[in-house]
Amino acid sequence: CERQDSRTSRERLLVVANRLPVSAVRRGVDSWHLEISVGGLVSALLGVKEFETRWIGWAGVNVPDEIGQRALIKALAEKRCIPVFLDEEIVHQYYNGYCNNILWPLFHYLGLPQEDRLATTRSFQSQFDAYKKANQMFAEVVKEHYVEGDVVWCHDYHLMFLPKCLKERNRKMKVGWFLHTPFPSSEIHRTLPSRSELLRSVLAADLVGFHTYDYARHFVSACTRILGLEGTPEGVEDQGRLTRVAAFPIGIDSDRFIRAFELPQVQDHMKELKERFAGRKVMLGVDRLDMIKGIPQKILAFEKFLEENPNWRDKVVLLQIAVPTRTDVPEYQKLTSQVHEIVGRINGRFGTLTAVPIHHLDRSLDFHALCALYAVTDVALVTSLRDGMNLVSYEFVACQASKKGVLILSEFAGAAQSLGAGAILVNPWNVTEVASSIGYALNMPADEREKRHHHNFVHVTTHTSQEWAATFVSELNDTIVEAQLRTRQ
Ligand code: ADQ
Repeated sequence: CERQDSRTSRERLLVVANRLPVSAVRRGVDSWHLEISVGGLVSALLGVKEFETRWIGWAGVNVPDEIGQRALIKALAEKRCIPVFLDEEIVHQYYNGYCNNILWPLFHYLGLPQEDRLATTRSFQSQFDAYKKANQMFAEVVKEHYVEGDVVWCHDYHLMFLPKCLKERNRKMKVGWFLHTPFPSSEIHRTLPSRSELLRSVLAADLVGFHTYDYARHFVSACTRILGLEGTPEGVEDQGRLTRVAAFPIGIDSDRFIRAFELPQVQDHMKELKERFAGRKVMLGVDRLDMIKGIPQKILAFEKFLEENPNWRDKVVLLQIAVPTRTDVPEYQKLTSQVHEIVGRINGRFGTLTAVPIHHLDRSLDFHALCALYAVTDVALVTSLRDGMNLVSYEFVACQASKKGVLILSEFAGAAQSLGAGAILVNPWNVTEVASSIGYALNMPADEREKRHHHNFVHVTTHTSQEWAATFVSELNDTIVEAQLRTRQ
């Protein structure tokens, strides 16, 4: 039982996120198989070793029976994970509905759903109610496992209502909240019908963090303009209580990627890839298949490049690895068909009997294959239309110690603020600009590539996920001490 754990010298950190870092697949009445999930948050937090970490979240599966629930709790405990059980209806309304249909597109500047206004307004309220209910369910599980002194770190747009729920249960709980997506301009946020309630709930946290200074500034403006509160250099003040707001740019566990090249599996993969694509430059895209990642725009830019540069047609290949997500959502199904259609058309247009210009894979790759792929790449294309940070760009840089390949990076990814000096920054909506950047990157002289790579490599290896988490937690502890001093004065 968690409560009887003897406290180690490491600080206990309860990481609360919508999804656990593993997905559970049922194998029998009381048997479960656990698989590690792909995603930015998981990649970042798996590298965090300084804390005695417990994860609290949904296991991605409906478990209506008690036997199944008990068996899953036991299986997950070995991975230091604690499940929150959500039924199908809640998942539909909270996760598919409010989180993925409303907050995700809105925070990425894609606006609120456009279908029948009345239907949207009606379902909006029931989805928001389910969102609040789900957040309460998370809060109950946190309360059950919380030990005094624990740091509770809530993650992402799924859990904006959680800080308030936690503080209502225990005012002394140390609560931090971090957003992995962009926080949009207050002009966008104010279109959200539940705009004030969500802001107030987040403000119940002691520390609120974002990837970039711009997102933090947008959040503070939303609080001042929508709630009429006072923004200060430290955060947002409401009746003498300060919620600290700051930027904490995430990183990766760069050592894990660098060390991977000592492994024979990675070397074998690299050898295979080099043989397979000998004589051609390799361009790479690795994304979750999501509208924010700008995959169709990227492929169209590559088409334009081939169109304008016939001499490159048999000398370059684009490998696009797109792991499907939210596969039950019609818009995502449409995106998959759209990408397949464009890839098919371009391969038909520029392919030969022996080679095609685009290899598109609809699946996830294991870590070793991914490292090898990053390492043999000459040019990586990250063309997100909006992206909180984008860890793929960091992972690519970490794996390029020998090749010193070029990163083409969207100016709308948070990573543009940290890797901008080494990357070629592009507007992903401007297909002509991206196409000419591809030409520039493929022809870049070695000394310029080296200089650009060095800049980014230093950043990626010094701004790691470990440092990110340690900074956030230490700032949270300091914030609480300062607040105690203020109330004593
Ligand atoms: P994501 O939108 O998931 O994360 P990203 O930061 O690029 O985006 O991270 C994706 C992770 O999944 C990377 O670690 C990558 O290696 C892995 N991945 C993607 N496709 C894969 C594939 N086909 N096979 C194997 N692995 C794959 C959210 C936000 C981001 C933010 C992160 C972290 O949307 O903006 O950077 O959280 O805060």
